[in-house]
Amino acid sequence: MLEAETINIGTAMAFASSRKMREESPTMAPRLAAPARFKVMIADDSPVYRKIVEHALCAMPFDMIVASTGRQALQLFAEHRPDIVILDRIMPDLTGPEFCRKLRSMRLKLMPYIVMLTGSTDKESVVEGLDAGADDYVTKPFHDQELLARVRVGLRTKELQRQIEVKNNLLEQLALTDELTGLPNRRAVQDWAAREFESASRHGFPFWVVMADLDRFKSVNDVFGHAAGDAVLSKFSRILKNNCRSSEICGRFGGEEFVLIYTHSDREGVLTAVERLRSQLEESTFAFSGCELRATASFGIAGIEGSAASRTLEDILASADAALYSAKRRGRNRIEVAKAGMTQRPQGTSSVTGANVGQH
Ligand code: GH3
Ligand code: MG
Ligand code: MG
Repeated sequence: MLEAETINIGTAMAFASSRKMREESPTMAPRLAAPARFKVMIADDSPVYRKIVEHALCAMPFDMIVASTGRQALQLFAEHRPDIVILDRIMPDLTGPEFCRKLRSMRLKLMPYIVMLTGSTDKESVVEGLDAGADDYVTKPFHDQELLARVRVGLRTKELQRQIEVKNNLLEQLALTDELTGLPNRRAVQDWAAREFESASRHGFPFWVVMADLDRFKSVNDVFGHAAGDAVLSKFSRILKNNCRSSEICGRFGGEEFVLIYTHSDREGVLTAVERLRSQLEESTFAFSGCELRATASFGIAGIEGSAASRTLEDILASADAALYSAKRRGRNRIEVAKAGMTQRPQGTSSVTGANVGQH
């Protein structure tokens, strides 16, 4: 254990995260909470059958939506997104199978469970309805209990779909989120950066990449242990999150490296923002084993303002990386902006270690 009370540790990597990601991912909460009640839509041009179906289902705790034409059913569907649709096969303006085909063409993430009501038992109309997208059919006149039983089958199917979707959303979030810090991970930042870069190139707005790397971070682990290192990573991540606006993203690229993407900011604006990050980390103190620990990070910035005709995203990332390593070579705990054509790390910088312990 070192006796010094304050140790300046080396580099932190800083990648940036957007407010969007902050809002969506920190707690990893599934986005889709199960709704309290299922919604059922009845679409039938016959007032008598609408009443019969409503009556059959009235004992169930559904939110009921009633349409008297196929077109109205489409409109109400778009408005309310019912889980189950009980659909008459023959309606004057839009038949049941046509309604199903229109829903299918919308390429919905989640289709409703559709029970088609048919007056005819002939095989062809049943086949047409099922092929068009209905999940089940009931022949008129029907018994209340039979309709209810088929609706319950639909509810079980919808419930399973819903659970799968919740799990899928959770998996998607996990796949894009860094576990330790809750920040977007490398993949998430790269996806975001690619989209923003394309848009910036097309519309001519500024686009900046900031790469950050904690200084002498290995020595934090070596001296205070891995848990202390993790605490420093988490603190730096919080600094990044707290300073990240909705038009920006910050993420963890891996290890003690982070990346921030700024759009719609000029060079001075980015420099000011990054200086805020640098100084907030520098001013933070950590207490471990009775010692006070301080950490710093180095930053490399590269970007485009205006036309980006000759630059690629890879090119800008490489420039930011080269600027970061220039910052390391020039003493760490500093910000470097890439010079034109700077896309290679300066020679002999990757193996520099230890020189900055105890120094800012
Ligand atoms: P430099 O100033 O040149 O960047 O020096 P450095 O010590 O920060 O860089 P180096 O690449 O030598 O060491 C990075 C260290 O980061 C080594 C690794 O153990 C540590 N590290 C990477 N990921 C984690 C993590 O999730 N938790 C902890 N505690 N340490 C990590
Ligand atoms: Mg480092
Ligand atoms: Mg590193």
